[in-house]
Amino acid sequence: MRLYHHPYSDNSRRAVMTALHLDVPVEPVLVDLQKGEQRQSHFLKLNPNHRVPVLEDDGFVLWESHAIMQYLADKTPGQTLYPTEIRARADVNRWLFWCGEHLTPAVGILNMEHFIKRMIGRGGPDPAEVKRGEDLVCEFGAVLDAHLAGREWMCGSALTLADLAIVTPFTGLLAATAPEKLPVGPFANVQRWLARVQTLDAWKRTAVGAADQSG
Ligand SMILES: N[C@@H](CCC(=O)N[C@@H](CS)C(=O)NCC(=O)O)C(=O)O
Repeated sequence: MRLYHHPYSDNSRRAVMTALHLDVPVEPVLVDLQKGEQRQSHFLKLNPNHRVPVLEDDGFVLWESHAIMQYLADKTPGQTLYPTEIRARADVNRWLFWCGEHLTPAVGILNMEHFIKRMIGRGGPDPAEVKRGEDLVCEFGAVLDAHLAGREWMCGSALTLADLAIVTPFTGLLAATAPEKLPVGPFANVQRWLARVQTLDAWKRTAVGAADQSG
């Protein structure tokens, strides 16, 4: 299996973390987003949306990070990240959709303003956009915080795909600032959960510069 990714891509990171945690052997293939490789014809044939991650498994091509996570788990006998009991699985699915629909775009505004604009030469952060991003992250952070009260992991006492999905949008902010200064700083349950997820081997091994992601 090949996993097309970029080390700075949070969406890639959740797929890479899943493969590592499940110990699924994937060959990482670096797609150089800074050079625009995702818009070259060979990559567009894999994903016409010009985005990473993409998984290629013996001729089967799959894009969308959460779908890749589900596929990797489903291919792994005996795994516990993606429960098979119908309601437990629906709970995980709920948070994967919430992550893609609400949290990732909200944190994405801050990532764009604080990091990506500088990387692609589009100047400094726009204060109005930063405010919009912070307001949204606080709104969804409050949902996350209330949910995590009394829970060790997103879906109860066991780590699931939901945890691996939801932590990755925070990658850039966690690396750049002290946790208490994040827009979710006042949320104690989120802080506790973020600290727990960051102890995972798969998190550490996918930090920018760690060997596993060098592709
Ligand atoms: N919904 C997609 C989003 C993927 C995505 O936006 N990937 C970014 C990197 S984090 C990308 O490849 N951007 C390149 C581009 O837009 O050209 C997923 O979850 O896989």
